[in-house]
Amino acid sequence: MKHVLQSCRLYGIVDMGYTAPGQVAEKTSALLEGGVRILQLRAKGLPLPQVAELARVMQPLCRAAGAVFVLNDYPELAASLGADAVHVGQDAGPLAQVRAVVGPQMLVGRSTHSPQQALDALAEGADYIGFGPLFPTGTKPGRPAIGLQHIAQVQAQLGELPMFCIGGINAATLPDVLAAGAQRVVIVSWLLQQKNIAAAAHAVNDILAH
Ligand code: TZP
Repeated sequence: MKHVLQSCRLYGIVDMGYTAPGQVAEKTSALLEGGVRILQLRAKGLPLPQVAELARVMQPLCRAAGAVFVLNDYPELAASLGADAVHVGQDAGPLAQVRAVVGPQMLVGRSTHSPQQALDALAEGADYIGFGPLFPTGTKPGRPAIGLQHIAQVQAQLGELPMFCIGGINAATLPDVLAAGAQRVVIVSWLLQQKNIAAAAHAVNDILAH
């Protein structure tokens, strides 16, 4: 799935803060229809059996679309599901520990909140990073925004490593994010709250492609 990851510009997240359990299939399908080819299940605070159940809804839909299915947190569960990727935060410890659980094939992504953390993730062998939050966001309340000023420099230092900018990105902020040098973005709440998720994702993908 590394080649799919490399080609992705828009990363979607089915975040259970914005999605009822019964809507997971519908939101997943809409994002996939909109051209999202890397899609994460983020289910903070849900009991592990329920996370597994939701993953089993999303994973086959992603597979059928040729999209990368990412599980947020829970490397053991990601390994047992055979997820394409696991995404971990700064609190997950060294990436070598995560790799030891998920094996050499699974893609591993890391959240980073500063240029130094981004470089550390590269050195530790992450397959991609999230970089943000760029703006304050209700999806991660209380987390300070890091702004746009480091994007171009970090992107240059990372070379080919995919860097997905995240946090408060929507149709209004996207132009500034791109002007600051971003090539790839994660959009969570804005996409999930659209009436026509597929059309909105399509429109963002078009902007990112040009
Ligand atoms: N990590 C940094 S910001 C963020 C995460 C998971 C949430 C981004 O969500 P939104 O709704 O697109 O601002």
